[in-house]
Amino acid sequence: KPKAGVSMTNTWLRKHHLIYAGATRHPFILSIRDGTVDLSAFKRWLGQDYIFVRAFVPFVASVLIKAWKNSDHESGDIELVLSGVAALNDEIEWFKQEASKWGVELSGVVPEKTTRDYCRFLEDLMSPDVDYAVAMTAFWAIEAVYQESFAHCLEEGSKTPPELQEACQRWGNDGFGQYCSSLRNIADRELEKAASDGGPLVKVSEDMVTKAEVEFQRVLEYEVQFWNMSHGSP
Ligand code: HMH
Repeated sequence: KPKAGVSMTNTWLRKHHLIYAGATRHPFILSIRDGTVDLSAFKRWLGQDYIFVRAFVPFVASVLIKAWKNSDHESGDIELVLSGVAALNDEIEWFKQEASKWGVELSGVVPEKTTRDYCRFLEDLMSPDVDYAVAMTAFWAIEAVYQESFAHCLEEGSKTPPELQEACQRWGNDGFGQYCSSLRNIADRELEKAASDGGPLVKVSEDMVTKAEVEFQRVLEYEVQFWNMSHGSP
C-alpha cells in the first residue's frame, strides 16, 4: 500500500528514475538541445512520429470512452481527454506542414519495427478489458515524456536550432505541461481508488495497480527505443 500523501506516480518516478531519465534526456534530445542534431535523424523522427500519432488518436478516443464509463461526469475528465483529441487534430495538420517544409513525403514513410511495436502496444491498451486507471497511466506517461524532453530543449542556455524550436514548442510549452499534470492527477486519483479498495475485490485492485506500473515501465522502454530509432544511423 502506498504511503499517505505520496502519490503512486511519484513513487514510480522515483523507483524508475533511470529509465525515465533515459527517455527524457536521450542523446537524440540532447543533440537537439546542443544544436548538433543530424537533420536526417530529425526527418526520420518526423515521419515515424506521424505514424505513431495517427495510431495515438484511436488510443486517446478509447481513453475518452473509458472516462465516460468510469468517471463521474462532473470530474472534468471527459473535457480534458476531449481537448487532447482536439489537440491531436491540430498536431496531425502540423506534421503535414512540417513534413512538406522538410521535404518528407508522409505517404511514402514505411513504419519501422519499433513504430509498429509501439502502435501495437497502443492497440492492446484500447481493449475494453484494460482498466481506466491503467490506460490513464500509460496516456500520462506517453505525453509526459515528450513534454519533459522538448521542454529541456527550450530551457535557458539550450542551443536548439531555430528551425526546430517550433517542434519543441509543441510539446514543451507550459500549456502542454499543465495538460500533463492534469492527466497525472487523474491517473493518481484512479490508482488511489484502486489501492485503497479494501473490499472483497482487494486482490483485483492490487493487480490493477501492478498492471499500471508495468505499462508505465513499458511506455518508458518504448519511448527510449523510439528515440534510438530516430537517432541511429539509417
Ligand atoms: C513516440 N511519444 C511518441 N510520440 C508522441 N507524439 C508522443 C509520445 C506525445 O504525443
